[in-house]
Formats: sequence, structure tokens, C-alpha cells
Amino acid sequence: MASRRLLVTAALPYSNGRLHVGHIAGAYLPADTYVRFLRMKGAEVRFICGSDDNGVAALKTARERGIPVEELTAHFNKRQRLDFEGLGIRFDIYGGTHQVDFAELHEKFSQDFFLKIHEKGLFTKKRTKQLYDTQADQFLPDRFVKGKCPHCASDKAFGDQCEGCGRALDQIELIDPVSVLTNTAPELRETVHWYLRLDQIQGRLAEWLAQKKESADGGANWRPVVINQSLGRIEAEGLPERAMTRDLTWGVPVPLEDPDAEGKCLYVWFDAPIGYVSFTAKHCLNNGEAEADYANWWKDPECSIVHFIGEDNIVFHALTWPAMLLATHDSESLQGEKGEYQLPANVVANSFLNIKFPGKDEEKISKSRGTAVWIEDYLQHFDPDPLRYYLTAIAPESARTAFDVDDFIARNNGELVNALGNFFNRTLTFAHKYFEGKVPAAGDLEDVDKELLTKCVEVAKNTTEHLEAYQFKAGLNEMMSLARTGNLYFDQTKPFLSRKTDMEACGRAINCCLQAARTLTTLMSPFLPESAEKVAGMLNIADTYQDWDAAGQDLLADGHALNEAAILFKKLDAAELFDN
Ligand code: B3M
Ligand code: ZN
Repeated sequence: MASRRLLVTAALPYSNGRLHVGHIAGAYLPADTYVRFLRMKGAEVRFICGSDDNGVAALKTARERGIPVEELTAHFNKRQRLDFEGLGIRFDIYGGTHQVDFAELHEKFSQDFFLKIHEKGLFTKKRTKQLYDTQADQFLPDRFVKGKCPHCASDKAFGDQCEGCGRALDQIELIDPVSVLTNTAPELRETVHWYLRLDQIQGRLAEWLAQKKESADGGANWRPVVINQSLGRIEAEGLPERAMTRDLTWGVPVPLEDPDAEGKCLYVWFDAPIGYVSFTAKHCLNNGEAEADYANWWKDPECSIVHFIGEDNIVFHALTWPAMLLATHDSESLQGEKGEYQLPANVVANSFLNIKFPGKDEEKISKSRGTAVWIEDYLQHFDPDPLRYYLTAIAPESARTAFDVDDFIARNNGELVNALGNFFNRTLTFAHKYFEGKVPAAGDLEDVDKELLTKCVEVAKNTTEHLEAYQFKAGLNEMMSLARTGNLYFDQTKPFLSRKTDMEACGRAINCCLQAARTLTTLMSPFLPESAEKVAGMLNIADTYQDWDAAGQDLLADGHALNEAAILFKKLDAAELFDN
């Protein structure tokens, strides 16, 4: 682990809709798992998130629904917050770039950031042409223009990004643009914007990314897709200047005393990542610290910053955002000196999830076609942990994967219920029935017993390594391998037979099973926090199981009293939820 202090962020969801399983698998669940793990390791962590309220996404939805944009974003901020809570995703603060309690501070941080870059001379003010909808009588925000991509010819290109090839675009590059507002062809009109001089920063950016690439095996664990998309972009085409202002009134006003700045806002991708910072400052305030204490997390080389995002946000987090950070620096240091914004220690990106409903083909998750599993719907029927389990088991860490409804049910019933739950249940029930609810004496261990205890140590070590390397799926599999080995051990040592003939052997087997259960409780906790807490209660280790390093090391003492056992996971039926 890079350091004992970490600031972890998860991408700020746009507050214009509900969350589905794809969002959770992409950024929020791995981030939460990681933070829980870090805390169990004794690290000091701040876990920051909130909604991305500004810009056109919200404006567009509000317009479609005929409600004020403030109302829309407040509404979805709250619903998304409840989704996260319901899934046990526990941020230290959940802000929102335009939410009542946050907007003022966020505006200040964003404007200061802009001014700092402005002072450094890293913006060019340019008079350009922009698409203007003469029927709606307004300049068209990027998302309000559709057209053909100049790079890949996909017709799913918007004014900011092509959904075909993922490239960032300028709206005037679009071929055959059409206004989303009125479906008419817009005309080009003159406007003024401030462009971030990425060309001036790309040398340092490339050097920084190259360092990360080299260290990919040496502990930094950057995913290849992140390096390739960002460094690859610089090497292939260089970074053109990008406009960081927009002709828009919903957002952070451009903080310049310049008539040309009137009626303009900062680009949403400029202010959104600053949300990570302003929410940190707000958290400091809520925590009884000073606003300026955000710097302990953002401007201290001793603190590592890790961003969790979905694949479509790579360019913004591994190029634009680090460029913005570098643009505020006085020093030439790549990471940043103390007192300067630190560049991220890692940007962890997942790919997307497809969806597969019973009897249908695998397809993309789509709001408009209704092909999604919504978190609100899920939580009405089921506990959070089965979803956490499945989304980690199929995590799209290196490629797109699918949420397959039948597979979700099958793995819940086969893995959580039959392997993990059953191991706890048979062990605890046995201890209650034949050993008065106490840990029986281990006695003299035989090879088979020692093997199980060695397996506990190994699994703890491997799970640690996987989690430190952001390999959540592998970490989960490793943890589950201990449950399987535990079941095999139970079957082999047959305490159900030895209890009639050799109580000592029987006690030894149950003792070892309880040790494995003890280890599992800790190791499953970042993945399945609610279930871990329950089983910790049953094992009567509520105050110790959160110490990560105790897994495989701390053994339950002979005679340790256990609490009542209860069923941990239950079989699920797809019909309950997914009967469409
Ligand atoms: N709101 C994007 C998204 O959901 C976006 C992330 C901002 S993180 C600073 O694609
Ligand atoms: Zn394209």
C-alpha cells in the first residue's frame, strides 16, 4: 500500500436519473470494498462522492420533464444517496456540485481553481464559432448537438464525445450536426471561450503517465486500459486546447471581470472533479476541522489519492484532470510538492456491464429500452450482500461482462448459500449441538488440520495482495476458496461420525472449522459487510473481526463462547424481481 493516508473518490453520478447495477459495478462497489479494506488495515481514509449536478445532462432531463433543474437534481441526489446507503456503500460525505449545502463552497473552489490556472497563463481566450439554434435562440451546449463522428463515422456522436469510439470532440467537428432541442440544423455563430492549453502541459502529463506505466508491475497497479487510453492519446495525436467554458447559465459562473465572460459557465467537466475537493473541504467543516484542512488530503505528498471511475471517464480523470492539477502548480515536480495539488496515485477504471434477462439475448443496459436492473427495485426485494457478491464476482475489471439474471440467482444459491453460508451454518450448529456453544479444544493437530490452518494464512495473504492491487474479483474468489476448502475439510474429517466414536477428533475438526470461519469473517467483510457483521456476532468476535491483519493469525481460544447461529444467506428466486 502506498501510504497510510488515502483519499478515495468514486465518480460523481449525474443527478438526472436512477442508478442501476452497471453504475454500481463500475465505480462505487469496488471503491467501497477498497475503502473498507483500507480501514481494516488501519489506514486513515476519506471516501468522497456526491452528485454531478451542473452542465447539460441535468438541464436536458429537466427540460424533458418540465421541472426546474434545481428540483430535478435535488430529487435524484437524494434517491441516489439512498441507493448507496441501501447497498452499504458508505461515503464519508455525499455532496453535490449544485446541492443547497454545497453549491456555495463548490463555486468558490471551482472559481479559485480557474483563476489560478488563469494567472499561470494556461488559458487562451479565443473567439470561435459555435453552433447556435436559431429557433430556440441559444447557443447549443455540446450535449444538445448530435451528429456524425469525424473519427469513426458513428452517428452516435455528441458535441463533447463520440459514443462510438469514445473520443472527446469539439461540437464544431461534428459532421451534419442537428440540434437536439428543435431537430433543426444549427448555424455557426461567433462566441468567446477560455481554452486550457493542454499542449503546454502534455509533456509533463506524458512523463507522469509513463512513470505509472513503468511502475505497473512495481506496485502502482495501473490498469493497462487507463494508461493506453491516456498516454496512447498523447502519443497518437497530442492534446489540442480544450474549451473550459460554456455558453450556459446552469453551473459555476466564469469568474472573470470581462464582458466576454458574461452569461458563461465553467465546463461541467472542469468543475465536476473539483467537486471531489470541495466536498472534502465540506467534510472537514462538518467534522469540526477548518475548510483549509482539505489540503491535508489534496496537497500533501504523504496522502495517496485514488479515483474509481467507469471506463467512459478515463480521459477526463487520467488526462484532463491531472492536466488541470498540473496547471495550478508552481513547481515542475510531476506529483506535486507539498502545498500543491497532488496527482492521483491511481485511477481505477472498470468497463461496462451488459445485461441478460432470462430467455433474452445479452444486451447493453439502456434506460430508454428499460433494460436495466435498478438499485431501488433490487433493494425492495433483496438484501445488499447478494448483489455486492455477484457484482464483484462478475466485475468488469478488464473487459465488459454481463449481469445475467439466471446466473445471479444460480451463484447466490450455489455459492453464497451452499458454499459460504453452509460452511458457517454447519460449523456453528455443530458447535452448539455437541459442544455447548463453545469452541472445543484443538488438541494435537494432524496434518489435515494443519493444512486447513495453513490455508487460512495463505488465503489471507493472497486476498490482501489482490485488494492492494485493485483486483477485487480475484480477492473475492480467493476468499471463497477458503469456504470451499472448509466444506471439504468438514466432509473429510466427518465430525458427524466421529462424534459417536471419538469426541476428541470431533472437537479438533470443529475447532479448525471455527478457525476457518473466524478467518472468513474478516476476509469477507469488505465484500459482504452486512453478512460479516452478522456472523461476527454469532462467533462472538464483534470487536476484533475488523482487524484485517488478524485474519489467519488470531485463533479462537478453546472454550470461547459462541452466540446463537442463524441462517446467513437465503435462496433467491428470480421471479421475485425479474419476472419481465
Ligand atoms: N458525471 C460522469 C458519468 O457518469 C460524470 C462523472 C464525473 S466525475 C468528476 O459519466
Ligand atoms: Zn467516433
